[in-house]
Amino acid sequence: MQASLNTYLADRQQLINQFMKNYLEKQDIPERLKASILYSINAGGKRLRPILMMASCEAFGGKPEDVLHTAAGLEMVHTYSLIHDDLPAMDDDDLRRGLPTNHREFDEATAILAGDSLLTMSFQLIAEDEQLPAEKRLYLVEQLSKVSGASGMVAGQMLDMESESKSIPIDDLKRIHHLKTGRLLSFAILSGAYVAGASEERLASLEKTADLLGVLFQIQDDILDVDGDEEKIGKPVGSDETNEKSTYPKLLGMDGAVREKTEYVKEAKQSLSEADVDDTMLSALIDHLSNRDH
Ligand code: GRG
Repeated sequence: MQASLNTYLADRQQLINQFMKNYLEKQDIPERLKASILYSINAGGKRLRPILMMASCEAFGGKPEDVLHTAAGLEMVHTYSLIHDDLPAMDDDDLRRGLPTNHREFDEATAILAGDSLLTMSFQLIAEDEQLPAEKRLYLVEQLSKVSGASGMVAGQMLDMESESKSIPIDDLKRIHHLKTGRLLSFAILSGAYVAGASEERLASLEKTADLLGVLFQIQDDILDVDGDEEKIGKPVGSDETNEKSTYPKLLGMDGAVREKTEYVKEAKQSLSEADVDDTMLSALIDHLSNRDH
């Protein structure tokens, strides 16, 4: 399964990369802005969201090509969020994916505009998808706006900023992650199935899987952060005095966080099997996301 999963990931990555490259090449964008957009688009993202969307579309009887516009749109929203998250006014990071952040490589104003361009282009991409009837495009634009905007990812970012440097209850942490990370992942799975023509009943049963996926993705992110910190500073979990930010390992201990993740993986697969589709690849992707090493 690992070999076929790796082939699957590489094939789908190539498909989405080629599509975004062709699309961006055709746009009339000032040279420096285009370079800044391409810098972040080509910076080595894993394309997890587009791949999940394609796998979900395929599980419900569609083809990966059916969702390319929406998948590219979602990856662009994700890329914009990373560019803006790294800005001095937010996390003020110098590195992303092992490379200088966009504002470090270019400048702050260009990075803001690259993010703005990617966000707006995501809706343009879906609106232009001639494979889909107008009502489906409209629905997808509405859903992507909701999961990305002031009641979705942006809300999560705001609440996250407000919770900086303080310890918060686990339920508040879950809500922040659900908004900040979970809703885009959820959109990936649900929109793939929607484009493939899944019934409302099946979409409803898929919603639980989609929600759980966001949580387990975040738990793994927190676990990876601890491993990274330990490597960097050689200190065990909980001994980081400078960063009081709440994480799953800090709130539940490392063993507790791993136990919680394992439980969510089980539940996510269980609810996926209730959607009654060929879930082999989606199920393998759930394992892949929850065990990813970067
Ligand atoms: C600035 C509006 C605004 C929102 C930012 C998503 C987000 C909100 C910030 C990113 C900060 C972060 C590291 C969140 C943890 C989860 C996450 C989104 C990790 C990165 O996703 P991957 O692993 O990234 O899919 P790649 O690099 O593979 O694309």
